[in-house]
Amino acid sequence: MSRLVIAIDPEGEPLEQWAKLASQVCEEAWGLKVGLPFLLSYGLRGLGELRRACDKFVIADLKLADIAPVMKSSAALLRGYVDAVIAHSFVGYAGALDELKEALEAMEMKLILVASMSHRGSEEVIDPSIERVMEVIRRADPWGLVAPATRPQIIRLLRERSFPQKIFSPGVGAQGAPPGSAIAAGADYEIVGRSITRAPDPLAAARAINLAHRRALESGRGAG
Ligand code: NUP
Repeated sequence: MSRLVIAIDPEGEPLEQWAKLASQVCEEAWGLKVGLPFLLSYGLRGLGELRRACDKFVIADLKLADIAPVMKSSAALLRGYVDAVIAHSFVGYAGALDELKEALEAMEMKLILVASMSHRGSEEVIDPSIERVMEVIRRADPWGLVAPATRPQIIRLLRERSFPQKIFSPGVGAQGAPPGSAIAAGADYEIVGRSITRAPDPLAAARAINLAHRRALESGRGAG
């Protein structure tokens, strides 16, 4: 089973180019992830085209951080187009993630919460609050978590604290973490964008990352 989620982040290319790339790398991907660049460029039509090109698990990386009604209506617009939605944890449970979780369940979409982020600024506010972030995650009980490949100690912390969620780790490749390093730390999936999508041969790049994942799993991993 692949543990690779490919991040599709356009920078002005035509949709057809991404549909072609998605179909090229599809066999190597467990899932695809789209965010605001994709959704604002191509809208729901784009999501339909992407699925036609590669019918895998699709994550909408909206990083929702709002009051419940607004998060719910944002997610509802993606119903039938995506399988999971990413939201921030720091907005808290009451009046936010409590209702979002319930609404997503009713729409048969999964909730993924950000535990920590891959860029350095995550150490300014989110990481110093990680204990409280983890309390929110416990209450909200999402299906998945985002934790950074760039700081594998956060992935290990989540596993040490017995969070049972699927852990998705961005930060591999373009942001500096070696392929397989998050899997070795206990993540279930690595989210990889540019080092595949901007590679001269995206399929070969995706294959190399999956090989690194298999090696990380074979050589055993700390927690998880
Ligand atoms: O903390 C995060 N860091 C991050 O890069 C949370 C994310 N969701 N991402 C996303 O992962 C980011 O939006 C992008 O789509 C992908 C990483 O892309 P790349 O650095 O591999 O190109």
